[in-house]
Amino acid sequence: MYDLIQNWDGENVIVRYDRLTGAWIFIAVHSTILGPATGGTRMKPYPNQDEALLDALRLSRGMTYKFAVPGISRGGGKAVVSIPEDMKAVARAALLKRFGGLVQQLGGLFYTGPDVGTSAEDMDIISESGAPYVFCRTKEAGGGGSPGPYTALGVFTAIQVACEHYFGDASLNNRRILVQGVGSVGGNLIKHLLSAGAEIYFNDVDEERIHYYREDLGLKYVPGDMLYSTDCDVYAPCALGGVLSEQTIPQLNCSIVAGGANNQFALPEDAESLSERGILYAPDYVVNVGGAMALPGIEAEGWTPQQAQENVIKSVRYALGRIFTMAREIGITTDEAALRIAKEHLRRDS
Ligand code: PPY
Repeated sequence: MYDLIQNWDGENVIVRYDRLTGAWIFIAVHSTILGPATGGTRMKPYPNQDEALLDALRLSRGMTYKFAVPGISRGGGKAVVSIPEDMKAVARAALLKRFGGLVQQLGGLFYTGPDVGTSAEDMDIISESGAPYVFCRTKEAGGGGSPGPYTALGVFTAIQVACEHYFGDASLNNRRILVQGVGSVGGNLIKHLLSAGAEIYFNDVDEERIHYYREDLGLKYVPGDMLYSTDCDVYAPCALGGVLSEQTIPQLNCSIVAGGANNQFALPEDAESLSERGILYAPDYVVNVGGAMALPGIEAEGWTPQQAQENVIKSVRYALGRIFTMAREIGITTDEAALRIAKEHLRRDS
Protein backbone atom coordinates (compact mmCIF):
# COMPACT_ATOMS: atom_id res chain seq x y z
CA MET A 1 0.00 0.00 0.00
CA TYR A 2 2.84 2.39 0.84
CA ASP A 3 4.53 1.55 -2.47
CA LEU A 4 1.38 2.31 -4.43
CA ILE A 5 1.14 5.77 -2.90
CA GLN A 6 4.86 6.42 -3.17
CA ASN A 7 4.83 5.59 -6.88
CA TRP A 8 1.78 7.74 -7.61
CA ASP A 9 2.06 11.32 -8.80
CA GLY A 10 -0.98 12.75 -7.00
CA GLU A 11 -1.50 15.05 -4.02
CA ASN A 12 -3.41 13.25 -1.24
CA VAL A 13 -5.05 10.00 -0.29
CA ILE A 14 -7.69 9.95 2.45
CA VAL A 15 -8.27 6.53 4.00
CA ARG A 16 -11.11 5.44 6.27
CA TYR A 17 -11.93 2.00 7.61
CA ASP A 18 -15.65 1.68 8.26
CA ARG A 19 -15.82 -0.63 11.28
CA LEU A 20 -19.59 -1.20 11.13
CA THR A 21 -19.52 -2.72 7.63
CA GLY A 22 -15.87 -3.68 7.16
CA ALA A 23 -15.71 -1.39 4.12
CA TRP A 24 -12.59 0.57 3.22
CA ILE A 25 -12.93 4.08 1.79
CA PHE A 26 -10.15 5.58 -0.31
CA ILE A 27 -10.44 9.14 -1.61
CA ALA A 28 -7.63 9.96 -4.02
CA VAL A 29 -7.02 13.63 -4.75
CA HIS A 30 -4.74 13.56 -7.76
CA SER A 31 -4.56 17.25 -8.62
CA THR A 32 -6.11 20.51 -7.50
CA ILE A 33 -4.11 22.64 -9.96
CA LEU A 34 -7.15 23.57 -12.06
CA GLY A 35 -9.73 23.54 -9.24
CA PRO A 36 -11.28 21.37 -6.51
CA ALA A 37 -10.74 17.64 -7.01
CA THR A 38 -13.88 16.13 -8.54
CA GLY A 39 -14.78 12.58 -9.43
CA GLY A 40 -17.30 9.86 -8.92
CA THR A 41 -17.62 7.36 -6.11
CA ARG A 42 -17.03 3.77 -7.15
CA MET A 43 -18.58 1.23 -4.83
CA LYS A 44 -17.94 -2.47 -5.25
CA PRO A 45 -16.17 -5.45 -3.73
CA TYR A 46 -12.45 -5.82 -4.58
CA PRO A 47 -10.25 -8.93 -4.24
CA ASN A 48 -8.07 -6.98 -1.77
CA GLN A 49 -7.57 -3.41 -0.55
CA ASP A 50 -4.46 -2.80 -2.66
CA GLU A 51 -6.61 -3.26 -5.76
CA ALA A 52 -9.18 -0.84 -4.38
CA LEU A 53 -6.57 1.79 -3.59
CA LEU A 54 -4.88 1.33 -6.96
CA ASP A 55 -8.23 1.82 -8.71
CA ALA A 56 -8.75 5.11 -6.81
CA LEU A 57 -5.23 6.32 -7.62
CA ARG A 58 -5.48 5.55 -11.33
CA LEU A 59 -9.05 6.76 -11.75
CA SER A 60 -8.30 10.07 -10.04
CA ARG A 61 -5.42 10.71 -12.44
CA GLY A 62 -7.81 10.07 -15.32
CA MET A 63 -10.14 12.71 -13.86
CA THR A 64 -7.33 15.27 -13.80
CA TYR A 65 -6.71 14.73 -17.53
CA LYS A 66 -10.44 14.55 -18.26
CA PHE A 67 -10.98 18.08 -16.93
CA ALA A 68 -7.65 19.43 -18.22
CA VAL A 69 -8.19 18.56 -21.90
CA PRO A 70 -11.29 20.77 -22.38
CA GLY A 71 -9.95 23.28 -19.82
CA ILE A 72 -12.61 22.82 -17.13
CA SER A 73 -11.71 24.45 -13.78
CA ARG A 74 -11.73 21.27 -11.76
CA GLY A 75 -9.09 18.92 -10.49
CA GLY A 76 -8.94 15.16 -10.50
CA GLY A 77 -10.20 12.99 -7.68
CA LYS A 78 -12.01 9.71 -7.17
CA ALA A 79 -13.48 7.81 -4.26
CA VAL A 80 -13.45 4.05 -4.00
CA VAL A 81 -15.65 2.35 -1.41
CA SER A 82 -14.47 -1.21 -1.21
CA ILE A 83 -17.37 -3.16 0.27
CA PRO A 84 -17.90 -6.74 1.51
CA GLU A 85 -19.60 -9.06 -1.00
CA ASP A 86 -22.85 -9.54 0.88
CA MET A 87 -23.74 -6.06 2.12
CA LYS A 88 -27.43 -5.45 2.94
CA ALA A 89 -29.31 -2.40 1.64
CA VAL A 90 -29.76 -0.87 5.11
CA ALA A 91 -26.06 -1.20 5.94
CA ARG A 92 -25.20 0.23 2.52
CA ALA A 93 -27.35 3.33 3.03
CA ALA A 94 -25.81 3.95 6.45
CA LEU A 95 -22.33 3.56 4.96
CA LEU A 96 -23.17 6.09 2.23
CA LYS A 97 -24.26 8.53 4.92
CA ARG A 98 -20.99 8.12 6.82
CA PHE A 99 -19.12 8.53 3.55
CA GLY A 100 -21.02 11.81 3.00
CA GLY A 101 -19.84 12.94 6.42
CA LEU A 102 -16.26 12.33 5.37
CA VAL A 103 -16.76 14.32 2.14
CA GLN A 104 -18.24 17.10 4.28
CA GLN A 105 -15.22 17.05 6.63
CA LEU A 106 -12.94 17.57 3.64
CA GLY A 107 -14.68 20.91 3.21
CA GLY A 108 -14.49 21.19 -0.58
CA LEU A 109 -11.16 19.48 -1.22
CA PHE A 110 -13.17 16.78 -3.00
CA TYR A 111 -16.52 16.89 -4.85
CA THR A 112 -18.21 13.69 -5.89
CA GLY A 113 -20.84 12.15 -8.13
CA PRO A 114 -21.81 8.63 -9.28
CA ASP A 115 -19.50 6.02 -10.77
CA VAL A 116 -19.66 2.24 -11.17
CA GLY A 117 -21.84 0.88 -8.34
CA THR A 118 -23.46 4.17 -7.30
CA SER A 119 -26.50 6.03 -8.67
CA ALA A 120 -28.23 9.39 -8.52
CA GLU A 121 -30.40 7.94 -5.71
CA ASP A 122 -27.20 7.18 -3.79
CA MET A 123 -26.10 10.79 -4.29
CA ASP A 124 -29.32 11.88 -2.56
CA ILE A 125 -28.27 9.83 0.46
CA ILE A 126 -24.63 10.98 0.40
CA SER A 127 -25.66 14.61 0.13
CA GLU A 128 -27.75 14.39 3.35
CA SER A 129 -24.41 14.62 5.14
CA GLY A 130 -22.10 15.62 2.27
CA ALA A 131 -23.79 18.68 0.72
CA PRO A 132 -22.84 20.90 -1.03
CA TYR A 133 -20.03 18.70 -2.36
CA VAL A 134 -22.23 16.14 -4.13
CA PHE A 135 -23.28 16.33 -7.80
CA CYS A 136 -25.92 14.32 -9.66
CA ARG A 137 -28.67 14.06 -7.06
CA THR A 138 -31.98 12.94 -8.55
CA LYS A 139 -34.12 15.56 -10.25
CA GLU A 140 -36.75 15.01 -7.51
CA ALA A 141 -34.14 16.04 -4.94
CA GLY A 142 -33.17 19.11 -6.95
CA GLY A 143 -30.11 17.68 -8.73
CA GLY A 144 -29.38 17.13 -12.40
CA GLY A 145 -29.83 13.36 -12.26
CA SER A 146 -27.64 10.62 -13.69
CA PRO A 147 -24.54 11.58 -15.74
CA GLY A 148 -24.98 8.50 -17.98
CA PRO A 149 -27.01 10.15 -20.76
CA TYR A 150 -24.47 13.00 -21.11
CA THR A 151 -21.52 10.63 -21.10
CA ALA A 152 -23.29 8.52 -23.73
CA LEU A 153 -23.85 11.59 -25.90
CA GLY A 154 -20.11 12.31 -25.75
CA VAL A 155 -19.26 8.71 -26.64
CA PHE A 156 -21.67 8.86 -29.58
CA THR A 157 -20.02 12.08 -30.78
CA ALA A 158 -16.57 10.49 -30.38
CA ILE A 159 -17.61 7.51 -32.50
CA GLN A 160 -18.78 9.87 -35.27
CA VAL A 161 -15.55 11.91 -35.14
CA ALA A 162 -13.43 8.75 -35.18
CA CYS A 163 -15.36 7.34 -38.15
CA GLU A 164 -14.92 10.61 -39.99
CA HIS A 165 -11.17 10.50 -39.36
CA TYR A 166 -10.74 6.81 -40.16
CA PHE A 167 -13.25 6.21 -42.97
CA GLY A 168 -13.68 9.80 -44.17
CA ASP A 169 -17.38 9.53 -43.31
CA ALA A 170 -19.04 10.46 -40.02
CA SER A 171 -22.28 8.67 -40.85
CA LEU A 172 -22.97 5.63 -38.67
CA ASN A 173 -25.56 4.21 -41.04
CA ASN A 174 -24.82 0.45 -41.29
CA ARG A 175 -21.59 0.79 -39.30
CA ARG A 176 -21.05 -2.28 -37.15
CA ILE A 177 -20.59 -1.20 -33.56
CA LEU A 178 -19.83 -3.44 -30.60
CA VAL A 179 -20.95 -2.04 -27.26
CA GLN A 180 -19.44 -3.76 -24.24
CA GLY A 181 -21.58 -3.03 -21.17
CA VAL A 182 -25.16 -1.81 -21.58
CA GLY A 183 -25.54 -0.01 -18.26
CA SER A 184 -26.15 3.67 -17.82
CA VAL A 185 -23.63 4.76 -20.51
CA GLY A 186 -23.77 1.80 -22.93
CA GLY A 187 -27.58 1.65 -22.80
CA ASN A 188 -27.98 5.33 -23.63
CA LEU A 189 -25.31 5.04 -26.32
CA ILE A 190 -27.36 2.30 -27.98
CA LYS A 191 -30.36 4.64 -28.26
CA HIS A 192 -28.25 7.13 -30.24
CA LEU A 193 -26.69 4.39 -32.36
CA LEU A 194 -30.10 2.94 -33.22
CA SER A 195 -31.40 6.28 -34.41
CA ALA A 196 -28.22 6.74 -36.48
CA GLY A 197 -28.87 3.43 -38.27
CA ALA A 198 -25.90 1.49 -36.91
CA GLU A 199 -25.74 -2.29 -36.72
CA ILE A 200 -25.29 -3.03 -33.04
CA TYR A 201 -23.61 -5.92 -31.26
CA PHE A 202 -23.53 -5.96 -27.49
CA ASN A 203 -22.13 -7.77 -24.51
CA ASP A 204 -23.01 -7.62 -20.82
CA VAL A 205 -22.77 -9.86 -17.78
CA ASP A 206 -26.21 -9.07 -16.34
CA GLU A 207 -28.90 -11.58 -17.38
CA GLU A 208 -31.78 -9.10 -17.21
CA ARG A 209 -30.02 -6.57 -19.41
CA ILE A 210 -28.99 -9.28 -21.87
CA HIS A 211 -32.61 -10.38 -22.08
CA TYR A 212 -33.87 -6.85 -22.69
CA TYR A 213 -31.39 -5.96 -25.44
CA ARG A 214 -31.46 -9.36 -27.14
CA GLU A 215 -35.15 -10.33 -26.90
CA ASP A 216 -36.94 -6.98 -26.61
CA LEU A 217 -34.73 -4.83 -28.86
CA GLY A 218 -33.54 -7.69 -31.07
CA LEU A 219 -29.84 -6.75 -30.96
CA LYS A 220 -27.07 -9.26 -31.53
CA TYR A 221 -25.53 -10.55 -28.30
CA VAL A 222 -21.84 -11.45 -28.30
CA PRO A 223 -20.73 -13.79 -25.50
CA GLY A 224 -17.67 -12.80 -23.46
CA ASP A 225 -15.32 -15.35 -25.05
CA MET A 226 -16.01 -14.01 -28.56
CA LEU A 227 -16.03 -10.35 -27.62
CA TYR A 228 -12.55 -9.15 -28.55
CA SER A 229 -12.32 -11.06 -31.83
CA THR A 230 -15.71 -9.81 -33.09
CA ASP A 231 -15.44 -8.40 -36.59
CA CYS A 232 -16.74 -4.81 -36.38
CA ASP A 233 -15.96 -1.21 -37.30
CA VAL A 234 -16.02 0.25 -33.81
CA TYR A 235 -15.45 -1.40 -30.46
CA ALA A 236 -16.97 0.71 -27.67
CA PRO A 237 -15.91 -0.48 -24.20
CA CYS A 238 -18.52 0.91 -21.77
CA ALA A 239 -17.99 -1.37 -18.78
CA LEU A 240 -14.95 -1.69 -16.53
CA GLY A 241 -11.36 -0.76 -17.40
CA GLY A 242 -8.30 -2.82 -18.35
CA VAL A 243 -9.93 -4.24 -21.50
CA LEU A 244 -7.06 -3.30 -23.83
CA SER A 245 -4.18 -5.57 -22.85
CA GLU A 246 -1.40 -7.80 -24.12
CA GLN A 247 -4.00 -10.61 -24.27
CA THR A 248 -6.85 -8.75 -25.98
CA ILE A 249 -5.14 -6.36 -28.42
CA PRO A 250 -3.83 -9.14 -30.75
CA GLN A 251 -7.39 -10.55 -30.97
CA LEU A 252 -9.12 -7.29 -31.93
CA ASN A 253 -10.92 -7.27 -35.25
CA CYS A 254 -12.09 -3.64 -35.28
CA SER A 255 -10.87 -0.41 -36.91
CA ILE A 256 -11.63 1.95 -34.05
CA VAL A 257 -11.80 1.78 -30.26
CA ALA A 258 -14.01 4.52 -28.83
CA GLY A 259 -15.93 3.86 -25.64
CA GLY A 260 -16.95 5.27 -22.29
CA ALA A 261 -15.06 3.04 -19.84
CA ASN A 262 -12.33 4.64 -17.73
CA ASN A 263 -8.74 3.34 -17.84
CA GLN A 264 -9.14 1.10 -20.88
CA PHE A 265 -5.45 0.17 -21.14
CA ALA A 266 -4.18 -2.47 -18.72
CA LEU A 267 -0.66 -0.97 -19.03
CA PRO A 268 0.54 2.34 -20.53
CA GLU A 269 2.59 0.54 -23.22
CA ASP A 270 -0.57 -1.11 -24.57
CA ALA A 271 -1.37 2.18 -26.34
CA GLU A 272 1.64 1.58 -28.58
CA SER A 273 0.61 -2.00 -29.47
CA LEU A 274 -2.90 -0.89 -30.36
CA SER A 275 -1.54 1.82 -32.61
CA GLU A 276 0.89 -0.63 -34.26
CA ARG A 277 -2.09 -2.78 -35.19
CA GLY A 278 -3.45 0.22 -37.11
CA ILE A 279 -6.44 0.61 -34.82
CA LEU A 280 -7.55 4.18 -34.15
CA TYR A 281 -7.94 4.79 -30.42
CA ALA A 282 -10.09 7.61 -29.06
CA PRO A 283 -8.61 8.28 -25.59
CA ASP A 284 -11.03 7.22 -22.84
CA TYR A 285 -10.96 10.36 -20.73
CA VAL A 286 -11.57 12.53 -23.80
CA VAL A 287 -14.48 10.38 -24.97
CA ASN A 288 -16.21 10.01 -21.59
CA VAL A 289 -16.03 13.60 -20.31
CA GLY A 290 -19.78 14.14 -20.88
CA GLY A 291 -21.13 13.45 -17.39
CA ALA A 292 -18.27 15.14 -15.58
CA MET A 293 -18.69 18.21 -17.80
CA ALA A 294 -22.48 18.41 -17.91
CA LEU A 295 -23.54 17.84 -14.30
CA PRO A 296 -21.17 20.30 -12.60
CA GLY A 297 -22.08 22.67 -15.47
CA ILE A 298 -25.80 22.33 -14.78
CA GLU A 299 -25.58 22.29 -10.99
CA ALA A 300 -22.72 24.73 -10.33
CA GLU A 301 -22.66 26.97 -13.42
CA GLY A 302 -26.37 27.16 -14.17
CA TRP A 303 -26.31 25.59 -17.65
CA THR A 304 -29.60 24.30 -19.00
CA PRO A 305 -29.64 20.59 -19.97
CA GLN A 306 -29.76 21.75 -23.59
CA GLN A 307 -26.62 23.90 -23.14
CA ALA A 308 -24.92 21.01 -21.36
CA GLN A 309 -25.61 18.73 -24.35
CA GLU A 310 -24.28 21.30 -26.79
CA ASN A 311 -21.15 21.84 -24.72
CA VAL A 312 -20.46 18.10 -24.50
CA ILE A 313 -20.82 17.63 -28.26
CA LYS A 314 -18.66 20.67 -29.03
CA SER A 315 -15.86 19.78 -26.60
CA VAL A 316 -15.60 16.14 -27.57
CA ARG A 317 -15.60 17.05 -31.26
CA TYR A 318 -12.96 19.74 -30.85
CA ALA A 319 -10.65 17.81 -28.52
CA LEU A 320 -10.72 14.58 -30.52
CA GLY A 321 -10.20 16.38 -33.81
CA ARG A 322 -7.15 18.07 -32.37
CA ILE A 323 -5.80 14.82 -30.90
CA PHE A 324 -6.21 12.80 -34.11
CA THR A 325 -4.55 15.51 -36.19
CA MET A 326 -1.70 15.99 -33.74
CA ALA A 327 -1.04 12.24 -33.49
CA ARG A 328 -0.93 11.89 -37.27
CA GLU A 329 1.20 14.97 -37.86
CA ILE A 330 3.92 14.23 -35.32
CA GLY A 331 3.71 10.44 -35.39
CA ILE A 332 2.71 9.76 -31.80
CA THR A 333 -0.12 7.67 -30.40
CA THR A 334 -3.48 9.37 -29.82
CA ASP A 335 -3.05 8.51 -26.14
CA GLU A 336 0.23 10.46 -26.06
CA ALA A 337 -1.34 13.37 -27.94
CA ALA A 338 -4.17 13.61 -25.39
CA LEU A 339 -1.68 13.49 -22.54
CA ARG A 340 0.38 16.30 -24.07
CA ILE A 341 -2.68 18.53 -24.40
CA ALA A 342 -3.75 17.77 -20.82
CA LYS A 343 -0.27 18.47 -19.43
CA GLU A 344 0.02 21.67 -21.43
CA HIS A 345 -3.20 22.94 -19.81
CA LEU A 346 -2.02 21.85 -16.37
CA ARG A 347 1.28 23.67 -16.81
CA ARG A 348 -0.26 26.84 -18.12
CA ASP A 349 -2.52 27.22 -15.11
CA SER A 350 -0.07 26.22 -12.40
C1 PPY B 1 -16.29 10.23 -14.42
O1 PPY B 1 -16.45 10.91 -15.44
O2 PPY B 1 -15.55 9.25 -14.42
C2 PPY B 1 -16.94 10.63 -13.18
O3 PPY B 1 -16.37 10.49 -12.17
C3 PPY B 1 -18.31 11.15 -13.29
C4 PPY B 1 -18.67 12.38 -12.54
C5 PPY B 1 -19.86 12.94 -12.86
C6 PPY B 1 -20.26 14.07 -12.23
C7 PPY B 1 -19.50 14.65 -11.26
C8 PPY B 1 -18.33 14.07 -10.93
C9 PPY B 1 -17.92 12.94 -11.57
